Amino acid sequence: MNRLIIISNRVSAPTDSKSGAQGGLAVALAAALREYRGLWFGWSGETTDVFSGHINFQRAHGVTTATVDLEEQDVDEYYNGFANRTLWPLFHYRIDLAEYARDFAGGYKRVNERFADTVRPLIEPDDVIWIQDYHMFPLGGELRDRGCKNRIGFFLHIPWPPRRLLNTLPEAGELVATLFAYDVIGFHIEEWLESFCDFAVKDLGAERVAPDVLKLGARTVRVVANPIGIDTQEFVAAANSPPARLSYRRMRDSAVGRDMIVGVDRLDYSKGLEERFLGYEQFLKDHPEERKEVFLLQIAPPSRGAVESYQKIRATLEGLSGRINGGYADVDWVPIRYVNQGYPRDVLAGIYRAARIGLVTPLRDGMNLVAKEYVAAQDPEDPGVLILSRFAGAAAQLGEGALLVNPYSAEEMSDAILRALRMPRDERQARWRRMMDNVEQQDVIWWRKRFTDLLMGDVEVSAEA
Ligand code: ADQ
Repeated sequence: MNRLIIISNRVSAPTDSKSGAQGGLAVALAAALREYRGLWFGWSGETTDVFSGHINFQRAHGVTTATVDLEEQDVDEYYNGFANRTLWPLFHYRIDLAEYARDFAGGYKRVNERFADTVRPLIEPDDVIWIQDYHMFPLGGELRDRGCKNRIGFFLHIPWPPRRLLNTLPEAGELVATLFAYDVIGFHIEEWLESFCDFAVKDLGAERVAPDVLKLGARTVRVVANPIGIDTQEFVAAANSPPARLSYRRMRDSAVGRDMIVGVDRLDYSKGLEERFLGYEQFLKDHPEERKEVFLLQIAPPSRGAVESYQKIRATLEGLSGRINGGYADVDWVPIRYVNQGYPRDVLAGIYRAARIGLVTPLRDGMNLVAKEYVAAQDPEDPGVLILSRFAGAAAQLGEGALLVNPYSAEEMSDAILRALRMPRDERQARWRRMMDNVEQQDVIWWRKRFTDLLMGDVEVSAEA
């Protein structure tokens, strides 16, 4: 069997996934690495005075990790800069927040070269390499420049923006051209894949030789829509575990008969938290009779605190939740419980299960695993209702069971909340079953196997330049 080398910006040494607080991506990749020998390479999250390329190897829970420290300037320009102040907002359609600076682009290129120099000696001829996400678009090309002939795949965890938006990035053409170094490029859904092809064909002059094959010069790349899932079996088990039952009871007790609406998101402007609070406020305004019957629990651990737009969203949400609570609260009821901390997955599973409504309303999201976790955690006999943004990748899979909303419309959100609260049990069950079938069938094991099968497959899709 070929060894698998996974490369991503951050490497989180696996923990016991049942109780750990790891994000969906970390859990998915650790699961992939347990199946194959190989290693997971990336940034340690630490800084050093002078970049040395020293690799720190560790082994935990069946996974070998190899990490390097970066210089402060690297972190500023590559991670906080190009990745999170340029690409993240741009790829989430927020060109109003995207910052275009040559320092950022230069730092991004430098760090990708550093990663390539460091990881290249670890790569053996039969290894298959799988690079993750927008921090590392050019890494495949850098490895090719260093003589790497291995099969290399790339998976994008965030949306791909329409070409007219992407063209606002000065380096767009160069960046997309480097992607032709890969053999396979994966996106969550067809919409992101089609936007990529549109740019490649119209702006770079690539040829679409088959629906899933693009050719640019001598390079041919295969594209695939491969929606990521969750570790469904483990999550269902976690939802039935003693800590989950305890957190379920704790939530039900503290709800004192009221219906709970839950939101769980990293504190990020793409998640539409501000719009969600406004939609909920609209509901309180539209339906005075429902006011004390519900409350919204929003869990939002801070992320990327070094980036100004993240500090701003935090301040905005604190102001907004304060204003809504100030306007509507009574001595025995607070409309929004807003908490900024992370919880272990089993505790989270119990919270999801206790919630009558899962409110998942990103303005734009590559997939959104919280939506799937909410579904997986429900009691099949008495499931809650998922209200889902039509702009989340997950809507392509869960759209038949969820109540889809436009997250920019407070009125639509208000209507959906009322409909969910009044939905009879048989309709809730039927909708939940449709979603759960998808969450069970297209889980994270299905996702990783489908991608690695394609990447390791015998079909030759790449011609060397
Ligand atoms: P994220 O933007 O981080 O991921 P998401 O897919 O929702 O978004 O995953 C978040 C994960 O973090 C979930 O597993 C969730 O349980 C966990 N989490 C969030 N808040 C938490 C809390 N308070 N305590 C504990 N855990 C918490 C990116 C893309 C997504 C894509 C994933 C995977 O932005 O669109 O779905 O990668 O590809």
